[in-house]
Amino acid sequence: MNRNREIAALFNQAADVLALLEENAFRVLGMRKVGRVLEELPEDAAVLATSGRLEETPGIGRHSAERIREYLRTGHICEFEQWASQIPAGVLQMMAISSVGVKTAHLLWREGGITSIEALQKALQTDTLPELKGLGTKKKLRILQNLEFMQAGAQRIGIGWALPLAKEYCQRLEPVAGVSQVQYCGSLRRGKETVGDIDILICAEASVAPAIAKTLENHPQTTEILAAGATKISLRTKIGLQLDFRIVPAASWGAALQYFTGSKEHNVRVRELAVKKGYKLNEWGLFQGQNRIAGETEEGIYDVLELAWLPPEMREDKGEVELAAAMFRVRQQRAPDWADPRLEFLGRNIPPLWPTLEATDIRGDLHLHTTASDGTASLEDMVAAAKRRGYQYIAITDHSKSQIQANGLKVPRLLEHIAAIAALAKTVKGMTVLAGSEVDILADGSLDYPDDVLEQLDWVVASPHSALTQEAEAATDRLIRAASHPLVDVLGHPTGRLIAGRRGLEPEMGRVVSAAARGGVAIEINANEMRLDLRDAHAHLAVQTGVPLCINTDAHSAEQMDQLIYGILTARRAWAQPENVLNTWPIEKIRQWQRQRRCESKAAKSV
Ligand code: DGT
Ligand code: CA
Ligand code: CA
Ligand code: ZN
Repeated sequence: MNRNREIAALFNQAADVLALLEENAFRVLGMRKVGRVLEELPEDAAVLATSGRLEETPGIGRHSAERIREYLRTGHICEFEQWASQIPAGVLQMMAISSVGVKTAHLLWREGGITSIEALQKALQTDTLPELKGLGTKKKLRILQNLEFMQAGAQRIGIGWALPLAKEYCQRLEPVAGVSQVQYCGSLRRGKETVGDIDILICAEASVAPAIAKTLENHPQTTEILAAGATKISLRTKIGLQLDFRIVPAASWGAALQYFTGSKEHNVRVRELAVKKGYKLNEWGLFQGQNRIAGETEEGIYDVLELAWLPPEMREDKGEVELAAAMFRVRQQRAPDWADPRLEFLGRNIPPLWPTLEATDIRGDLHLHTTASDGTASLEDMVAAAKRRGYQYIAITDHSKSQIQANGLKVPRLLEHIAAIAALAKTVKGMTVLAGSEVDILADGSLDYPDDVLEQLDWVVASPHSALTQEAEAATDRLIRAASHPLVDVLGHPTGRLIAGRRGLEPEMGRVVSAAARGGVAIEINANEMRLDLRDAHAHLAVQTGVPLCINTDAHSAEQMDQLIYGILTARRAWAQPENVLNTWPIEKIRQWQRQRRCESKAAKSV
């Protein structure tokens, strides 16, 4: 993992600081630009810095390159720290609250005398904040809600940070002599959207512990070793996250994997089953009396317990233990003797092996932006990047006209864009390029383009972007209306939530999913690490109801197409098999599915 994002965060913060100090707006913008360039940089900034190519990167000047080198060398940037020292630290922290931007923070600090999150919370709770222009009752309430929402999620970290970090540590450990296997477990292996800490298992004899400890201590992300024993090492990283490492012998590897992957709820059920069958199960193995009868592999343990192995993402005690038992019996060609309402949706289709959805099953990305709206890559570059990934089809879906701040396309510009996409599509071999749009679902559920315009698009993603604080009832009606529109193919990021940032819409998802089923519309799992919207539980509803999911990255740059994996993990948590995911289908099947809906609605209209 490179440190681009870490450095980008510094520049973004410096931009905030300058803005709070009422510095020249161009300077602030320049600073933000550097942050954005770093976030999207395909190469490691540290490598570019040492080879002197950093200043040649568009958007990064000589001065910024100098600062980046200073940071890589010393761990801080003097100039930035000097600026920041002019502002109380609490004022900068306040800006982490969604709906507190530079303007509000400045107002609270300079006019309201608020310099910490605690003071802000207290003033809001007791309604003792002085009257401030531009800070009405509604806004104040929203800040308080977002503050509390943020605090609730503060101890957990997003999977987009955790997964690359965990992989990095694993890669460092693999070459250590005496280490045969390394695997991250816990909530991360289960693909949860946020994790409390990272649990990593290392297969090695205890004698290797000192070498392992040394490797971990020397890792550039490690700031503090919290504990170092013969079988357990804990440390803290730069971003404050804790990592727990456990050293396990080969004979217990599978048992430890099973135990530390969890979830705790899943483990409790599995252990109960073991006891019922006369065994004892712990992190060292599955025992009959004193004899270890399984423990080297996870499969071996589940097998003795007459359970099929299931992907870690499903292990949440949501009915998967019953499913695993039924699958085991199917494999033995016995009748599954279960009667669990949570499995009814599977009907008689209990597979002997679970067909785990893989990233390679995805044939195309059906939600992509370009510079025509707020993307940073051109149409040509996005198409080329998708082609390089081996996709069989993609949809270009820039924003619609109401998204003014995102440079949404008014109708004439949309028509030009459609023509440009169609012209380019003709030149691309082996990949279908659909001319689509991400059309806003307005607050009342109507769409941002009229039907005669929508009809000209190959692909319509309809998403809410504004009015994301409306009441649940209104949100439900809004999404149902969009899902009932025959020209809508996919409901995009249906709630608009941002993980640990914005609650988004809170509709009655069961009713929205039913409407999508009736309307023959797919629902997106937006794979962006900040969104993961639909979330796991809601996506599970879609799977149960037979509504196709569509896993899209919503990429605004070629790089962001890499976020697909987070959507895959969320879909696995929702029990999605490949066939549940629309964009694993061949393009002909998707076209047929779309045609059927459009024709049916025309037929219904003409009656
Ligand atoms: P997190 O870290 O809060 O995101 O969630 P987890 O699931 O990673 O939980 P963590 O780190 O406390 O523990 C890792 C795994 O270890 C957990 O998924 C299951 C197992 N485990 C931990 N404590 C217990 C326990 O008391 N009983 C059982 N059966 N398993 C446990
Ligand atoms: Ca954990
Ligand atoms: Ca842990
Ligand atoms: Zn989008």
